[in-house]
Amino acid sequence: MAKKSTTAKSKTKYSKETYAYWYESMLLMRRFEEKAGQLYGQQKIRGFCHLYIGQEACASGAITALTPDDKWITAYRDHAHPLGLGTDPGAVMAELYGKATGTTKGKGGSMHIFDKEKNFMGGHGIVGAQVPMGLGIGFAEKYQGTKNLCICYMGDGAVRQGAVHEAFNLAMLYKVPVIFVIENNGYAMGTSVKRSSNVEELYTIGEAYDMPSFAVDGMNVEAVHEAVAEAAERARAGEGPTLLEFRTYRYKGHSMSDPQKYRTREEVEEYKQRDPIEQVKATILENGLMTEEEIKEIDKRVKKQVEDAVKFAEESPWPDGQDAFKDVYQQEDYPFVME
Ligand SMILES: Cc1ncc(C[n+]2csc(CCOP(=O)(O)OP(=O)(O)O)c2C)c(N)n1
Ligand SMILES: [Mg+2]
Repeated sequence: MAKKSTTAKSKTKYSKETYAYWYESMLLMRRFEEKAGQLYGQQKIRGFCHLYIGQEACASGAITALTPDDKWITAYRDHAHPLGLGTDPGAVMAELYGKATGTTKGKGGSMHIFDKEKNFMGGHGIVGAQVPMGLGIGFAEKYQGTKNLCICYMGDGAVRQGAVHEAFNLAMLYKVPVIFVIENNGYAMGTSVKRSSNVEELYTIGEAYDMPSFAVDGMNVEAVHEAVAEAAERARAGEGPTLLEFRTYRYKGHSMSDPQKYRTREEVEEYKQRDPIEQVKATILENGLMTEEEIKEIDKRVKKQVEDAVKFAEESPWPDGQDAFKDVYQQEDYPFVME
């Protein structure tokens, strides 16, 4: 069933609008997180903060391949997906600050961004926990007879969790419309893929469940789009899940407190040579889809969006202490909530 890999065949296969979206959305993710990293250093943002820098194509390429009714779920490296889906960057930044105007009213922070309107189901801190949930979301779509699907992201470390395998098995057995994505960035915290298992070709794990499984160049947004579009077709045709291993890389440490002793500078530089944003920019310019001026306009617009997001977060109020007890239980009068 499984093929070795998929790559984009033609660089001008997609419309100017698609390339423009890819460039602008990935640039927003990048600039937003560069700023978040600085703000973390200034202690404006506290707690955990995991940056997605380098992995942007994995989110952006999938967004263009799906519809606004499809559902999204991921782990704690979760700022980029909602930004790409159109969540207000101000609300994401305010969440990082812990402010009341944040996407989760300041209660979730960096690892727990949610946006129901954009069908972004979080933001989950327990490694692998989002995978059975993603299966459940996909199952609900099937049960309700929609043509929607759920795309469920996990890291290379998460695939070693037992619940992930239970989810793969059930998804295939019930032909659930779900796209499982392993974002293989080479490391789970400081542990490399090769130090955690004999199975380094992670997409092959799906073969044990007879699931169509593919390795994809996760630094290339066109390849990501193409692989997700194919998987979506299968899901909507009632054929069930697909496992995609996006081979990608994070330029920054695991979180903000990572001395990165487990890898070399050269390795990081090697991946930067294949930067997803630079690749799209080169395609746009080489094929005359946009001028340098138009690119600069986008750069300016993104810069302003990030500045506005920070201003919004700075000026937003802190949550009220009493709000800690709200939105905890679905049942308003749950009897064990202390006031
Ligand atoms: C069940 C569980 N075990 C351990 C941790 C601690 N932990 C947080 S992130 C992480 C590494 C996960 O790596 P990976 O799945 O590759 O995702 P990446 O950070 O590379 O995106 C670990 C072990 C956790 N959050 N949850
Ligand atoms: Mg990883």
